[in-house]
Amino acid sequence: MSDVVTKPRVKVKPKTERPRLHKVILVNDDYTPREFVVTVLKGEFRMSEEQAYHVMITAHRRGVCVVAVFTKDIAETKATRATEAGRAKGYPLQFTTEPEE
Ligand code: TYC
Repeated sequence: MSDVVTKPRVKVKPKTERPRLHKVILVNDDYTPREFVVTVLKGEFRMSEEQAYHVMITAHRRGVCVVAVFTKDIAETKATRATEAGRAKGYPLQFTTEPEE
């Protein structure tokens, strides 16, 4: 008889998208001392002296430099903390965030 079991033809496609990452961007200004920028990058973003210097000097020359990418919450927290470290010393140092394409 018709005991044949046919498999459903519909394939369930798991659709788990990775969360979009957000860039933390260092913005140049004319007042914050270079060495202070390096210190903040090392402290907040766990960079070596060499990495931090390279990011600082890139922002200094070009206006901005991407520091790192994180999930939205972490990017925003780190940008706020790093900006706050400058503000605490009276510097206009700015870190911003934006979503990666
Ligand atoms: N332009 C600053 C100076 O000449 C140094 C600096 C670099 C400041 C990068 C901010 O994001 C910055 N003292």
